[in-house]
Amino acid sequence: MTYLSPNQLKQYEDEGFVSPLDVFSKEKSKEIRDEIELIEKQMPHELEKDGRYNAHLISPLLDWVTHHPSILNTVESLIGKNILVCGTTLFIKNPNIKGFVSYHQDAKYIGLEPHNWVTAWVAITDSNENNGCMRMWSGSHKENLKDHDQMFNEGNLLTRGQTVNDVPKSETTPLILKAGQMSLHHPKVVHGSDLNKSNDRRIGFVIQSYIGTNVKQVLGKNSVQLARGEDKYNYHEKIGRPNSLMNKVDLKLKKQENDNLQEIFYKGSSKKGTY
Ligand SMILES: O=C(O)CCC(=O)C(=O)O
Repeated sequence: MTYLSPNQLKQYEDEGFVSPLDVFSKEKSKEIRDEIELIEKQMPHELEKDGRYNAHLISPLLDWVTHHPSILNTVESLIGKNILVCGTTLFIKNPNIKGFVSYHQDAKYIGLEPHNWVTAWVAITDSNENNGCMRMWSGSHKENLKDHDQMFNEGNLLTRGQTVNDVPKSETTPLILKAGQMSLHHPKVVHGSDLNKSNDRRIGFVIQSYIGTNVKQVLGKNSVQLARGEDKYNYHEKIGRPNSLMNKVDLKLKKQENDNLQEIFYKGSSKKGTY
């Protein structure tokens, strides 16, 4: 994929997201799914709960996605040519298990300022209304950060169950993606997703987020990878890319990064979520 077209840039500006964008083939998405499922099989708890973050540090295929030139071209169109990867999340919804994402704004608790950053949601399986695709409240990114209730509710895949309450759900836009496609969304667009009602898993690999080198982490410490360009600001510690699948040194780094991330996500909260 090339850079975003004027129409795609306009969609992002007006609506707070752009979708769908082609990245890789269905065959490649199957290979990636197989690698995720191999990790789950060999290390049963590695990708669960706070382990679902930063799997690109232990999986060469997720690292390949994270640094994919097609994704970076589209990201460059939005945040400029100096790009850092500040983290990734696996959003997996298994069938027959309560799993949803309450409507929220990413910028609320993530501590990345200014908002020169964007999130890429990459479909490893198809993602549609039946299996709980993301839904966007179009145009909501133009408003300020909203109040979020902290629900800590069962089945909510967000750390605090953070929820914006006044969302006109019937007017939200479903982001329907085929495996190998992605969407990009703005830090302030309100979005969420419903239950998976299908009989297969829904797997989203989310680069959360690509940040410009001018973006600081104001709530704690997290390391980054340089994805493109140069970093004249040097606000963050740099980390490397995986040595091999489930490499011991990389597993340790992932754990360390995720411990730091928990500090950021729960800053000021007296309670922790179960997910
Ligand atoms: O995967 C989902 O359903 C929600 C993901 C999400 O909230 C995000 O990528 O910011």
